[in-house]
Amino acid sequence: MDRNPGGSAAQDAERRDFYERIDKVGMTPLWEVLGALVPPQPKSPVAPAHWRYDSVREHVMEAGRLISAEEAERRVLVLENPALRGQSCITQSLYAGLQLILPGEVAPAHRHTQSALRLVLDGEGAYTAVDGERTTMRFGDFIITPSWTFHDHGNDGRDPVVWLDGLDIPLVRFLDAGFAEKGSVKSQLDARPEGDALHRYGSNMVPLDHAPMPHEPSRVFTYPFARTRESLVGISRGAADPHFGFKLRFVNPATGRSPMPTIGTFAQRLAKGFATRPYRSSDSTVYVCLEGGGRATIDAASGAASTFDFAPRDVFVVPSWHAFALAANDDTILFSFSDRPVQEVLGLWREEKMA
Ligand code: 1HN
Repeated sequence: MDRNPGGSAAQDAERRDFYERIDKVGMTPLWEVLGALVPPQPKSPVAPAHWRYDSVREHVMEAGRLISAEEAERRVLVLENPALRGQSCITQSLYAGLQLILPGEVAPAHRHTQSALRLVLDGEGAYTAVDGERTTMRFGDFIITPSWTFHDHGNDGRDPVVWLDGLDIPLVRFLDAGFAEKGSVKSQLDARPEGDALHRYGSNMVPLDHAPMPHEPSRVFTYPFARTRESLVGISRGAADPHFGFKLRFVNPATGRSPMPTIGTFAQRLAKGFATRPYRSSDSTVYVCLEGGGRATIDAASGAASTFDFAPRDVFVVPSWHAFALAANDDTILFSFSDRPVQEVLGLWREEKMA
């Protein structure tokens, strides 16, 4: 930007010379960058993006012929935002990938400070174990592996199993707060029977001595799709919200906060023919279609709209502060996740519901 519209060429040259001299001592003038540093509203570098499962499935399966889960440690094809290639991220703060595990394979136990979610998309018979408890992975199930919990995956069934991984990798990288270590065994021994956490923490009750810290992750680590779906269908007998249809957020049942402190997770039902009013929020959001299908219209600030016709298992991204609307061609269920809980505790999160 020309900061010196009425200035002389001599003054311009003097300033450029000054900038070069201070550059050598590690300084730069704020006034040349101030507008970009503190924009009037978010100007996300994230691009609206859409991955059709039908188009990418063959590549995920091909990865299964090229490398074993054990050799890869995690056999994942990363969904890279087209505007952020090479950075392993789907939004500025979040990572997403499609993970494949073939029958008989094991993805060995490890833990890291990054928090992870899984959303099961294809095939049956795999499991995830989190801190010594297994959970069988079924279509649409949402499973968490909170920060620093050991986790391993395996497939005792007959189908290749694919799920979406969502992690807060870019956020943790930004904070330089990443730690990781491998487990001492490939597969954790079963410390508790399957379902134990859901019975103890996920049935409107908690153990007598359970007094979690406010931002502690949920001890419920699996949110079965059957339950989520039943709730969404149940509330659909009432009136739809004009901006959200029927939408709920997942919680740590013991605190009411998000299941993990860095990633907010949501499930939404739109009845066939329903169209939401436009809406925007400051959390770039990743959507996954679980049932039905429809159209997402995402208006870039420039007014150049992206339209994505999504089907089950498709993934799409709505960048921060891009107004968007959803229209359902069929009874539709969407899962979504974002860094909203981080923005909320920092007092940064904003939304706008449009007419
Ligand atoms: C990870 O631990 C998993 O446990 C998946 O399945 C993807 C991407 C980056 C870093 C850790 C998993 C990951 C990951």
